[in-house]
Amino acid sequence: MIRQWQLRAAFAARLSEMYGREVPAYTTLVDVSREVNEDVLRARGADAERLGSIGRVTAERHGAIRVGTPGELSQVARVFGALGMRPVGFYDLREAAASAVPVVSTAFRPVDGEELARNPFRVFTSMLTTADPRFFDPDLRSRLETFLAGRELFPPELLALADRAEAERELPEEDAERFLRLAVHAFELSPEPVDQAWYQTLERISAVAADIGGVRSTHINHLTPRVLDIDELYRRMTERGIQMIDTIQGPPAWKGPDVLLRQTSFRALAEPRALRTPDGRVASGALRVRFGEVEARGIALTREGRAHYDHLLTLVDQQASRRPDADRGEVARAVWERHMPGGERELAAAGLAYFTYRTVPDRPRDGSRPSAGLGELVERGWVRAEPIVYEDFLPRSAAGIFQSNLSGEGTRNNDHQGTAYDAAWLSGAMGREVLDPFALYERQQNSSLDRVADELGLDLR
Ligand code: OOG
Ligand code: NI
Repeated sequence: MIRQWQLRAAFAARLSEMYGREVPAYTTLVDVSREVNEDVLRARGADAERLGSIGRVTAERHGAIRVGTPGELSQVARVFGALGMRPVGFYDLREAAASAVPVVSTAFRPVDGEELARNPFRVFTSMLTTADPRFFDPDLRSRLETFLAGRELFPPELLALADRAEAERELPEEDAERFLRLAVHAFELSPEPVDQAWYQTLERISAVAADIGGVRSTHINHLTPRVLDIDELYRRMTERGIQMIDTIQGPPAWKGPDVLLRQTSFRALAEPRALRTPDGRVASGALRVRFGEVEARGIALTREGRAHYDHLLTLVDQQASRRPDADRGEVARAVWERHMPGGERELAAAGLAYFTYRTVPDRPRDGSRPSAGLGELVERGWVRAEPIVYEDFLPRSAAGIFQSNLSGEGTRNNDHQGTAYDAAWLSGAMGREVLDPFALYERQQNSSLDRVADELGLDLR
């Protein structure tokens, strides 16, 4: 029998193999990431593994896919459900950037610690907001919805196998093989000619709308390895002549702990695609839709920590706009050094970040008794705090990643009210609850505190 986590690990590995064949620059990115990780491990030793074992980090990937309808989204949820991945977090990218992208998103990922340690594969999944009148007028909306209703992204056999894997949390070897083959195939780039006129109609609204609704299949849009030093990776990729976008998104490079998520990418490359022209011929053309991205992960922030992070973003925006010639990274670093606690202990003490707590089994006995304050327990060596890694995404970075890969500006008609979509709407559309990431981290922290309290006979919450 192949267990769920083995299916997930195998799926991630095969997807990576497929994507490397289709987008060779991705392979370079993976190679350079591996080199950087090995160097960091050599230089920093065990400290390099504080946010995940090197085994986990080396295998770690996130993918991104985009679908057109709530029905398609609920099918995606079944495929990822088979792999033990649940929808976590709601991201509204229509609002996240200046020239907005007509999608709302969630991320499918494993949720408990053991599963994450086995293989943390996650997929940022976006759905086109066809009902939002700021992007689609009634006529285009109805043509688009008709087009989407007529396509099939996932064959019934794949969905049936997925349901079985989800219910039984494993599959016999032969079925597992079939499932993996069909699942990987569903995310390959289709060779089917693209209807040029239809694609261009949607492109006028948004390149993302065209990428989703202009073709009859879906595809993995990027696959992202994790790296332990993203600044070094950025330098090495640039040295190799690969043109990266001009920033690293998220927190700045600074001397304090890594928090949340830093990401950068190389631009979408032109790939040959067959086009069906308005007179019915098939011509060879090229489309830019797939790109490469890399990320470094840090400590998960609490709600308060996240609010503080968002506040610092605003400060950085303000200061950078007042000093247009200054390097934004430098501005951000200065703001962080001034306003962000500079160590893990300070983050924990201020309640800004999540940790798991463990009693230290071999603490030398000195006749003292553990006291009830968590900070003091850590200070006096009774308890060790280990950071909880951030497993999710950042809406502004996500919008930046979308944006940096769009060719045109797109159009949005702000005379209309946007359609309301939220986590509850998305949950309803999929028939599965979109989980709150903060609640997941908090649960992990609290259960570790309960264990410590139990072991030391104290009341810690
Ligand atoms: C998703 C962009 C968001 C990330 O890492 O923030 C994303 C997309 O391009 O479909 O993947
Ligand atoms: Ni991404």
